[in-house]
Amino acid sequence: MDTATKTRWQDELYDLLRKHKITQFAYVPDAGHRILIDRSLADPDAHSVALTTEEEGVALLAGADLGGARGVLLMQSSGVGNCINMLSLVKGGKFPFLTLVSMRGEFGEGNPWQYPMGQAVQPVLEAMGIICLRVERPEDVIPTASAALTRQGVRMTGKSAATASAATASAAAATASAATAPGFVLDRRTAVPALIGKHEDFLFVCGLAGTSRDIAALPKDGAHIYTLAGAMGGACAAGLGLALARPDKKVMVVTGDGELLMNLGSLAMIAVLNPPNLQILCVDNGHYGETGMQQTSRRSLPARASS
Ligand SMILES: Cc1ncc(C[n+]2csc(CCOP(=O)(O)OP(=O)(O)O)c2C)c(N)n1
Repeated sequence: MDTATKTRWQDELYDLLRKHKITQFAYVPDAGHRILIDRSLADPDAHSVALTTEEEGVALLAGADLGGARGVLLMQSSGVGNCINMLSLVKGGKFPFLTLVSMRGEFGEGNPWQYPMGQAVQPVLEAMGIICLRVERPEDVIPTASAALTRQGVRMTGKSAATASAATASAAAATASAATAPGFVLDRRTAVPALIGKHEDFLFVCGLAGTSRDIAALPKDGAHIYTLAGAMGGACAAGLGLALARPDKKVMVVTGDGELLMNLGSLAMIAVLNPPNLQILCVDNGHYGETGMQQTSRRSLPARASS
């Protein structure tokens, strides 16, 4: 393919994505996406989000959807492997999910390390419930992307994701009690509401396990709360997507130290974009409370709750 043809279809693709109201462009760079990335960086009406790992993009787009915005994840085929568990968020929360995957590890590939994941992309995505549309020729890019964008616009459920999640959180609150570490003095059920103040002032994204119960204990009506019931490590990125989608609202991520440590790179990503309406509260008990109070990797520090 000559350079002019390559440039033309990528520019057309960017224009198509914007026409379909895509405003969040999340990526770990790949040469195949260079033009889309550059266009998003130059676009004052789009958010160009440099991820530290592709799975953050899955969570980011879920957060964007919670705020009524649309996004796309741009990644190389190897990045699909980094997303597998996070795709349970798409399935569990019935979120729309659009990704453009530039393929390596296929016919003519010169780097043997690209083959295992390149060959696994489609079966892995399909196993996680994602429909794959392949494009082999430049002239097929726009019709195929149009088909994917049409499908992305179809909601899988009439029930709002936030409502469904609040129900999950309440169920968790009913079935589990907080674990406590030996010598641990801070009562998180008292401390978390005190730190948050008026919870109605925020849109919440909270992680799985203890924090879902902390937050479920706050309100009678949880429509302003989204709780991850899995997808460990996704809360910060989902909060970022929501904060970018809703600059008119204060967004708070409530996460455990175990959950936060799983994707510590999210903090770097958030620091770069630094949205003024996003806060992160880490309920740092120094342990994986949910799974039997094993110590987390920050165990040499004194136990505390921090924000
Ligand atoms: C990818 C993944 N690995 C492991 C688990 C098992 N798991 C569930 S909750 C949890 C601990 C969460 O710890 P933290 O975020 O600190 O919350 P706490 O339970 O202490 O409130 C773990 C390891 C999981 N759900 N997902």
